[in-house]
Amino acid sequence: MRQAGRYLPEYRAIREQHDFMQMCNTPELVVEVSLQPWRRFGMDAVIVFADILLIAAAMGPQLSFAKGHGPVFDRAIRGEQDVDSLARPEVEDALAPTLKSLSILRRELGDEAALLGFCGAPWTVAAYLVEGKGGSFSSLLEMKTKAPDLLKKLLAKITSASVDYVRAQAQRGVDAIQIFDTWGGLLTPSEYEEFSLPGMKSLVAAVQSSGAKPIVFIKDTQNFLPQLVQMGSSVVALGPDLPLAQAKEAFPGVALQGNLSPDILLQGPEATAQATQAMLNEMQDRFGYIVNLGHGVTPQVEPSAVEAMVDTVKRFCYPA
Ligand code: 1CP
Repeated sequence: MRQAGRYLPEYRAIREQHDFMQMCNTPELVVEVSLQPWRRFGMDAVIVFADILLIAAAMGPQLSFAKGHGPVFDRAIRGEQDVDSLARPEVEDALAPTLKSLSILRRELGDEAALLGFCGAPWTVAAYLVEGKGGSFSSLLEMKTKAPDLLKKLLAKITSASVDYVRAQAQRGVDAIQIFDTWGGLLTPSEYEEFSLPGMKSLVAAVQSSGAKPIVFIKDTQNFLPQLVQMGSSVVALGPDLPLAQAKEAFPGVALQGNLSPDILLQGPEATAQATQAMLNEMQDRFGYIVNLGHGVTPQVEPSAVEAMVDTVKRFCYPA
């Protein structure tokens, strides 16, 4: 949940010197930035620094991140020719810097911390490719209505590339791979079953058969409880919208992750420690629980709030 990122001065110092894509393509920088939050706060897990859109760039369109803006592609993928123009990438080549970074991180961390890989849900990756950038995703919704079969062809292409990618990540010894369907909430539950669920199921199966644990995430969790169950994942990451009591009932026999609202961190260390403690109290009887945020840390958050969250968890789980 943006463990690394712009809320950290040591990240900003490196980011000022380098373009985002250049950072993602340089293993020494990836390893350094991935380890920064772990060194400072001592979480139990490290997530590799990368982006869900690297796989889309590996399929052809050029990706850039202007400072202070989100991702932008040099072209949008909207017509049949656009979809046909996308390559099936050789992930070992196209994503070599991320994969190499995972190998280095695994070696450096040993058994001291879990290592997480990740990828985007095909639906969420398609959202950016069709729009050509972030934003309202109106072109994606238009394609869903006017050219559903073409959209499914695009989703299938992203799915095959992503399956290769998660398998390659698993080979580097990651413990778990989080699959982010940030924009699943643009769909109704029945549309979700038509457009996003097939890709999610393929990715969960690919991760499981490669020996890592999948963690599935839809930011708007509340509307998709049956769909999340159908994915068959060992872990479900919860968005901040779902009350934990409801989550415990909705997902029997599955490990849960989440779901503190990142907005609470903006209220400072004391409010964050209190809210974290309340979450721990609520979940202490649950077998299989990973404390986390429900969505990404925003750049305005003070590092002291993240520290308060981690320290509250450590005091609870590892009393002196
Ligand atoms: O300028 C900067 O320094 C860029 C900020 C940034 C960072 C730190 C971006 C641009 N991506 C990342 C890294 C990142 N992205 C990670 C690394 C691991 C971590 O530290 O957590 C991860 C897991 C992601 C995943 C990601 N990227 C998602 C899914 C998760 C989520 O937050 O919902 C999405 C939707 C993206 C796209 C993206 N990349 C960057 C931005 C600002 C965005 C969002 C754009 C938008 O709001 O539409």
